[in-house]
Amino acid sequence: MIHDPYPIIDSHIRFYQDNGFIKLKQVLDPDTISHYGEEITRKVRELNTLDVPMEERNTYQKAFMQVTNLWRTSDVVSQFVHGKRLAGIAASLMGTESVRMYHDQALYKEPSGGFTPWHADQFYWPLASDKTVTAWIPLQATPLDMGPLAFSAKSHRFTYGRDLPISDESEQMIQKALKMEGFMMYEEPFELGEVSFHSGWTFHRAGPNTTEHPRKVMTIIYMDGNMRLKEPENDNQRLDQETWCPGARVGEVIDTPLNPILYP
Ligand SMILES: O=C(O)CCC(=O)C(=O)O
Repeated sequence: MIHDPYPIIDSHIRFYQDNGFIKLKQVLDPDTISHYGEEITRKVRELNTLDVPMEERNTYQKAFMQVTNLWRTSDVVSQFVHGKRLAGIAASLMGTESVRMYHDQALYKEPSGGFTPWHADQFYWPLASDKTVTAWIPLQATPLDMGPLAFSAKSHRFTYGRDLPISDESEQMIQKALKMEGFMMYEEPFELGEVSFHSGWTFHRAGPNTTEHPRKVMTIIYMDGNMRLKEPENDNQRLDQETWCPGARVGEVIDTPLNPILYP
């Protein structure tokens, strides 16, 4: 199923382009989630380096355990991120002929894990256009008390706060600005098999996990197959360039072994 086309229709594309995100149901079936989810969780346990007790962590550390580019460490995860179903959805939503890997990351919000502050991802990325989309793939049904991803609809065109890294400051300042401007917040549970897609400049956050179970999530960050590297504008972008596309050159298409074409 990871390669079967998903029935994307025009209204999905319009919704995504108007709102900067979309949630789609029945993208993955329970067997597929359980098969790949088991391996993703095994790799998260093996590779996680965050072992500070919850009460001593800062806001970012409380939000989730973060393990990146799992596809480079596991053939099974590599198979998953090379799936054409999710990558095909990404291409349709962005309106690009092809999509490449930017990177993947598992984001596990532990029981009693804190909220994820408001932010926009593209602040971190040295990418020349906004043709980027993150597939946020929960590995279980995710009710409101587990911290499902929430979006500020239409905020991908709002430029205030784009320069704020994930922090207590971004939570407060972006929250206030979005409220003042009248943006609608969309926060709903995820059914098993439901996946969201959000654009690089869409503001998003997640509530805390107050359940006794970890909120297990895999993400795949896709970019236009013709994405070019831009001159990094901050230290985060310089670090991202070295980490996610080493060897790519400013002004050129990002075509390194870490950034394979995933679709078509
Ligand atoms: O999973 C979370 O809590 C945050 C996810 C996120 O910010 C992202 O995938 O861009």
